[in-house]
Amino acid sequence: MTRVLKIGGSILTDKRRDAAARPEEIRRVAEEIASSPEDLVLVHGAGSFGHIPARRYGLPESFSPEGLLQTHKSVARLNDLVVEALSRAGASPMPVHPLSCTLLKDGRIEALAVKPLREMVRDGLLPVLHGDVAMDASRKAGIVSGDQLVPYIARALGADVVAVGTDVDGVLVSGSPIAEMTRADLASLEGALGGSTGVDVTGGMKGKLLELLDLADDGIGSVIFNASREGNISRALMGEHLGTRVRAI
Ligand code: IP8
Repeated sequence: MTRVLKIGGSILTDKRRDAAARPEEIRRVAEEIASSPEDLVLVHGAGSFGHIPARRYGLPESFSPEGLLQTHKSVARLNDLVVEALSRAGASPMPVHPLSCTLLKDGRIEALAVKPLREMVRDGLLPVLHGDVAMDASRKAGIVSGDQLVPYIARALGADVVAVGTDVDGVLVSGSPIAEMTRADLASLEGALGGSTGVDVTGGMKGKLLELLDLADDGIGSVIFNASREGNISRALMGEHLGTRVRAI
């Protein structure tokens, strides 16, 4: 059994302020994950460590070595905080930086080295990836969102559990989470889907949903749940259907 969990950057950071970590939340998230760390790949969002520098340097539209380096260094710092917290909580995390193992084409993942991830999981380690900058074969460099990493890795590893933790209770329609979502619901809900709090250069809730609907089309369902509510991460890791379940038609 393989599980892929994403924790949104809005949980781990204050997305309105540059490089503003939320240490208490990082510790809580790490402890929940460390209670069930086996057969798991963790992906976390970049939060204000990524979206604010990316916007400052005009990524992904304008390429600059400095913009790329500073944005990567910033998201790697958040990754370091998450990895540290997981170690302290008793898990065996391994940082995996997408910049070093991913190639994009037109902004989409063209290749990602999944074999090391598989090997890590097999050996009892917990790979920890994150939203990052990455080289793009068609336009120098781009941004790889955690929301794109999750389905790619889930497909490659044939994940049984895919859970995407955000700071809301799921896909909200008129303020309330809907229990299930399929591609057929997309058109009617389009106008109602919210963006993201703070600065977000990778698409908010709609971007997430489109990725997960594609994944569902390939036979892998997922849940979008509220990871800021204590206990929800542990429940999602056990495969519970919290929040909104994204499934095939
Ligand atoms: O927060 C975005 O990753 P996300 C990565 O997972 C950057 O969408 C560098 C903004």
